[in-house]
Amino acid sequence: MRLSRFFLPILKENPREAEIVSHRLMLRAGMIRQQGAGSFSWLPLGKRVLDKVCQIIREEQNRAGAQEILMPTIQSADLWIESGRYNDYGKEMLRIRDRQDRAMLYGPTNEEMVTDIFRAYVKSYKDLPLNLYHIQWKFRDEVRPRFGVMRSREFLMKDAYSFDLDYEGAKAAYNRMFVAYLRTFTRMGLNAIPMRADTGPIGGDLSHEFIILASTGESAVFCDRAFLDLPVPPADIDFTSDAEIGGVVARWTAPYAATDEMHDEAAWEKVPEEKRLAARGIEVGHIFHFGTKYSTPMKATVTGPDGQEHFVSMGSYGIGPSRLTAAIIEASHDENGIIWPESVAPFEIALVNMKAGDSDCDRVCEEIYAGLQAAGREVLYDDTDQRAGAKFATADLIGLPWQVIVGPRGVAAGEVELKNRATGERQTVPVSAIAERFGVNR
Ligand code: P5A
Repeated sequence: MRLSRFFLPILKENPREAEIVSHRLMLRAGMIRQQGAGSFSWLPLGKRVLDKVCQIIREEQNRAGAQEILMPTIQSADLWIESGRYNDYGKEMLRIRDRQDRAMLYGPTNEEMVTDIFRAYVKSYKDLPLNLYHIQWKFRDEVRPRFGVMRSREFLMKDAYSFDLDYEGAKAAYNRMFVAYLRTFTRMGLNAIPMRADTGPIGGDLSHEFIILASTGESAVFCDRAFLDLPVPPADIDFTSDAEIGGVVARWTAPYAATDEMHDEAAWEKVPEEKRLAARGIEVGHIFHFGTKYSTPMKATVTGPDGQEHFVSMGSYGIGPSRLTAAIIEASHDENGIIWPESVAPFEIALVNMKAGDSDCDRVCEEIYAGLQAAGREVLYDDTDQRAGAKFATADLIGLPWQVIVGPRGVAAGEVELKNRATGERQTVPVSAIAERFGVNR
């Protein structure tokens, strides 16, 4: 993509409304635009990151055996009256009436709707386990939307729902999602710590929040430093082995970790003092086991091996991709801007032409650009006529992992500069080294 054609509305000034660094950088880097209280448009740079975040989530959900569907955002109130949550949900739910004066709502979550899908088709335990997920916009009329997309009213959620015959099956399903979450966050360069958490309006008796440690986090958290060294399972872990998956969960739930609401002073005192980590954190995921809370009132049953009808045992599993995008920035930035982990970077390489219009610089840039494109690399080519200083500032602000800098002096010697955004390390290399480094076939 040529920067001269790319819609990247960079802000020079720090936006005054932004209280935390991720919000400030997302606005400054032209990733998002606020449209109203807690409501944001995703501009091209932001949308590219959001898509990459969703793709990693999707791959790990699929690997763990979940299947993707897509449910509507607008739901009928009837389902929620059936489950008993219509009144409980309170003012956070946006309630709407259609032209027939039917009560509708903009979904804050989808337990009811997915249970309705399940009960329409699944009748036998032989069709279990089943886990269906979607990635869809939600609306919650938060009392205090703030920090940009971190706590917005309209936000993207990956929500998965598992159905099993009994508690044992449901626990195994919970464990698979737990492990999928560890892998998902690690792939984004994040250390997410699972913590026992309150279940709130979703309900149930077992739940973990996945928390990224960050000073700007909204939750106070308490955990053992042992988490910082625990290994995350590899991609080839066997999701069909309940024992193997259960073993990982056992290791990841052994050290102490709890959010404020679940904090247990007595247990905390038992953690050796030098291992205690009291910090703030951002909740990027939350998983729940709630058994038959929805299947009982909504009559979602299957015939078991005993020939009897059983209410299915369920769980739900959420990740906020829009919040995650901000959380990644909270965890990875410096005074000059964002530092994207490669896995979610909007482009891999910034190709900076320091002197657009200079025929040698233009020629070398065009060659490198064409080669990298042909090799399938994602390149943002700064072909604009801005000053070199402004171009460097933009490249650092938008935080692509690599910068290839092409200037007249280097070009005369057949050389360009390669800069690593994360380490700041710069290397002067022959033009041909770029092709070798990024796997361009000549
Ligand atoms: C689990 C999936 C649920 O709603 N039902 C379906 C369950 N859980 S949750 O914890 O309430 O939300 C799941 C994740 O969504 C993100 N999230 C938000 N992101 C941005 N702005 C918000 N206002 C917001 N509220 C929730 C979080 O990542 C949360 O973990």
